[in-house]
Amino acid sequence: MKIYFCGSIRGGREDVDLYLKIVKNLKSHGTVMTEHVSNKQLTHTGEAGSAAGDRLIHDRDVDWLRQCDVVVAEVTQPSLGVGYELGRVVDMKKRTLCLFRPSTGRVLSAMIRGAADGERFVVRDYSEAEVENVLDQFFNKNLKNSCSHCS
Ligand code: 6IA
Repeated sequence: MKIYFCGSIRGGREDVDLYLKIVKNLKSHGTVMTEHVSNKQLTHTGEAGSAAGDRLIHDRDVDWLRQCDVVVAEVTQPSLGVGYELGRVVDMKKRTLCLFRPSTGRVLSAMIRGAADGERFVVRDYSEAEVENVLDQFFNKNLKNSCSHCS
């Protein structure tokens, strides 16, 4: 099972510890293609890069999105890149779980919450304490249906 994890990079790294926790859990369910998103050394300014570098990142990430079996996104910290990735995966009809923490006082974009269909594109409100349970539940329910190699 190839898992694409989305989390904010240039949108701000406030939730990186939580991304680390999520990626650790995801690794028990499959191969995480985007472990760098949870890398604490990676700051929102630390990799400003050139347009050519950005193009490589974009093209490689879109390619990985095409290859993955399932997408998990932490969407509490607003990120243009994560929003873009989610728009692309809706079109690719990938099974997707978006995780949002209402306790932060933020309100999730209507373009994400409004895309939820409860089946292929799921938006789940949660608290940090329940993150492992939420992920285990999602994968135990969806594992067989999502993995192109397991069905
Ligand atoms: O707009 P943002 O930067 O917050 O977008 C974050 C999302 O875009 C993540 O879910 C990533 O999948 C993708 N993304 C953005 N920047 C990068 C990146 N930078 N590498 C890979 N994916 C990225 C370079 C990091 C590398 C030097 C370790």
